[in-house]
Amino acid sequence: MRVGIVCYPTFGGSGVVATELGLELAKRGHEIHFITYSQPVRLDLLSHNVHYHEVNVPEYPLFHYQPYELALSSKLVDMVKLYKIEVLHVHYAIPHAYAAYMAQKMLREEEIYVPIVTTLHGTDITLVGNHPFYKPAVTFSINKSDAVTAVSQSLKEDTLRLFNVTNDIKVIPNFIDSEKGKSSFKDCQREMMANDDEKIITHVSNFRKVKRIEDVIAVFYNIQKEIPAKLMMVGEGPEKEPAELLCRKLGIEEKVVFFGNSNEIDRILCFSDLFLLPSVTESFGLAALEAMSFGVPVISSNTGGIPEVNKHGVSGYLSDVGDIEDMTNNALTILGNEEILKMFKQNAKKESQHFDIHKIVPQYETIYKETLSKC
Ligand code: GMT
Repeated sequence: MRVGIVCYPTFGGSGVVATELGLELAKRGHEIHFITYSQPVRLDLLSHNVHYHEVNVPEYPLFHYQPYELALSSKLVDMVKLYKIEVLHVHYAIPHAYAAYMAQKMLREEEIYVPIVTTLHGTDITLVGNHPFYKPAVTFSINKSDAVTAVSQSLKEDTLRLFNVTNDIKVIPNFIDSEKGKSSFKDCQREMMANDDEKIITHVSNFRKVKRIEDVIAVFYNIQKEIPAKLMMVGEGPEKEPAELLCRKLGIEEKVVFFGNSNEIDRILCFSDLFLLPSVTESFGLAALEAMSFGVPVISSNTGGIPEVNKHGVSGYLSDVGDIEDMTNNALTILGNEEILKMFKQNAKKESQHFDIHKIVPQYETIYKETLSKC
């Protein structure tokens, strides 16, 4: 099949999922066209059936806001015609599902029919899309998609609760390539980051309010009072600077490394002992799944789709949002005993295998075929 993928090309989870999906589909023989405003961060173009088409939005001083949806719709029309794209798969409803619908309408005028598959990722529903300014357009574009998927049962339920959705929503969870974890484990170079007696705790995110970065620091602060430990903070965002200041204020700056955005998350996870994800909400928590695939247990909040990924008492522990004391106690339970830590590491890896790329990607192929058969 020839599939057009629209996504945010940044370090966010939705862009990562869209990119990994496209690359796997290409491996399975499909022709993939990424259509977005810059090359997705995890995109490796050294493949004959992976293409990238940049959406350009010319700057014009008259416009206070440059019309990205318009540029995207036009680019979609051109690319569908030029490359005979059969299915458009848009990740993140805003504004991608809306732009794709407009492209579909324009193409219909020329008797070209291309179905739209919309994948909902989380903040497009729970935080941004639910805003009254966007809600009618988001509802409309969800209902007009030929197929809609959500990355967790929790996100599906949120969507049905918050929007007047008439379309069916199929849950297709996010996925990981379990093989990746295996090969990277061989050259961890843990000694570069910590002494043998120190435990390595990691957090990866886009450092937004929703991630509760101050809870990551607070839990780590409590842990390092009890056992030798280092904290790896990976990512960029508005909460990064306040977090650096907080570490200094608490006198733990020597024990905390801020990496910024990194393409070496695999290496960092490879030497990590514990992952912290205390978010207010998370439709899925891809970062936690990636950690688990490297055998890193997860201390997380019990919110959104996280319990579908992190199993309480098995791959880690879940606590109420903001319950620092419970998160600390759970972290110390895991880290304080080598046998227990080993067991949680094994369990985390095992649980992650439920989300193996080879089990999940065929579900998208089925959706594409179904929408095409209805054309
Ligand atoms: O919150 C983020 O990290 C970014 C956001 C995005 O759209 O990229 O992530 C959302 O989609 C991810 C991939 O499906 C999910 O794993 C994240 O849980 C979800 N974030 C939230 O729901 C807050």
